[in-house]
Amino acid sequence: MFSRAIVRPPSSNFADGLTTADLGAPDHGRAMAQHAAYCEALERCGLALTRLPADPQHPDSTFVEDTAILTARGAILTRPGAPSRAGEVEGIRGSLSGFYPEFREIVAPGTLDGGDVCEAEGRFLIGISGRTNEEGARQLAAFLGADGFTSSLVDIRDIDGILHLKSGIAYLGDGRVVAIGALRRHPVLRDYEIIPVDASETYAANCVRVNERLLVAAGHPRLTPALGRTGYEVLPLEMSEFEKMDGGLSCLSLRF
Ligand code: CIR
Repeated sequence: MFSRAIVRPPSSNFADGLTTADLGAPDHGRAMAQHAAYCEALERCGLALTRLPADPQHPDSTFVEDTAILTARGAILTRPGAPSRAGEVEGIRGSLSGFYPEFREIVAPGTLDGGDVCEAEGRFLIGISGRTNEEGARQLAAFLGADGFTSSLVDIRDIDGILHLKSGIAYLGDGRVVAIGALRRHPVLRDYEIIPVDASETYAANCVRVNERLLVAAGHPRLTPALGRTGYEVLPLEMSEFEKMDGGLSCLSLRF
């Protein structure tokens, strides 16, 4: 169960962030409205929110998930793979220090983005991507191992169209994983029940279980009913402006 989340709204220069999507520039007002609805959904799931101020020094800073790995046994600050995002970690350290007595940290030459880390009940799947390198993944695996968790690496560098591991999979609990076609037969997912994501709905693979609810990007008529069959209440959320910047639902919060 999660009880808290940290969020940060998109800054006025959000459109200056990194993106590979060819969907046009995001509209700041619409992004703010979508972010507000996202925060409301987290509160409906029972979470108490820490709302950080917008940070125009870092146009990608609304994607707070990439800056830290939070587990039941501690906090690990990341070292984001995109140089323009490196400064985001300091901004998160202060807000987490009220909740965690100490931090471990990914250090150079390791790089790691939180979007590459998928927790499945004590087992962590760590993506090796354009952002997370093998050294960063190894450092994280060592920290997690010291805390009694297991981890497995998943190389996604040859998979087109996903930025992070969690752009392509989501762990829903109860042994169920949502997965895109390129990942669903991966050996690390062998023991899970797979909920497949149609190629036309790849963006929706980044869904999030928060306590008794599932957040999913609105406008995905195949995946949404499949998620409903899990028995959890599904909350579809408009995400168009974040999709334009390669960001999904999970990236917009640090949940713990
Ligand atoms: C970036 O390219 O870093 C941002 N525009 C999007 C980050 C999305 N984060 C995530 O999936 N965890």
